[in-house]
Amino acid sequence: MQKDHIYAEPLAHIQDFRFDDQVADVFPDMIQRSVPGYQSIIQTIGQLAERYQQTNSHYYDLGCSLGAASLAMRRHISASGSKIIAVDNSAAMVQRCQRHLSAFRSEVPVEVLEADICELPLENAAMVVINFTLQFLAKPQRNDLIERVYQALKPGGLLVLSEKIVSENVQSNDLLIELHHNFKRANGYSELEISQKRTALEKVMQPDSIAEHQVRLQQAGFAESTLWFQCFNFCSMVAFKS
Ligand code: GEK
Repeated sequence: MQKDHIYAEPLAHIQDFRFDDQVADVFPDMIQRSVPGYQSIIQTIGQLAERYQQTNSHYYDLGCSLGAASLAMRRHISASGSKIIAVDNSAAMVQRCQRHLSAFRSEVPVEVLEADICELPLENAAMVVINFTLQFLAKPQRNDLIERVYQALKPGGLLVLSEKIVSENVQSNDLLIELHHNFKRANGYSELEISQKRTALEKVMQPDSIAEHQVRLQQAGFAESTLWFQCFNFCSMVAFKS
């Protein structure tokens, strides 16, 4: 695994964060050292796929990066007529994702698409995973995507939505950010790396609060949803289509 040193040296100009070749090359290291609970969330996505699989259905991984969630689902799906559709709009990610998935044999087909998830038609889904990707969409596009996910899910289907979150209370928000920065320090990131990455993400990633997610899910039609994981300012929710 290549180590992430992207923000280790002082940069004269910090560009907005992009999922380019440089990021894709170090992505497994970057996400594990930056997102608390990432590995547990991926493993749980596998378990959820096993529990919520249905015959002749699609399993979407929206904003798949290198396909970690697709791999986890693929390991646990046995229903006939299953197909995983992994989508990302970064060419660098899609190329590596395709290679990653082909390195393991499986009966379950996976289609890897380079596409914008805001424009991709969705249908016939037993499960949709949006693992730390909604936060990168413009706010109006978030509502539209969640509505289309609800429409695409079959009865009994499941949405898994993982996100970085903001807390509406200033004191709590500051504390969760500080704890997250401590997590990054403990994983070897320097003050400079933490602060330059924060600047790079400022405009491109604008997290919602848990309450905002809950309202959006409800408005889209999800009568029931629950938070199943939270560590500092990172969480994962599931929403059910009855
Ligand atoms: C994982 N889910 O390892 N359309 C398609 N892809 C997009 C779009 C869009 N409009 N916007 C952003 N992306 C993965 C981790 S990373 C999260 C997801 C992170 C893609 C983007 O190219 C990137 O690969 C991914 O969403 C977000 O479980 O890096 O914090």
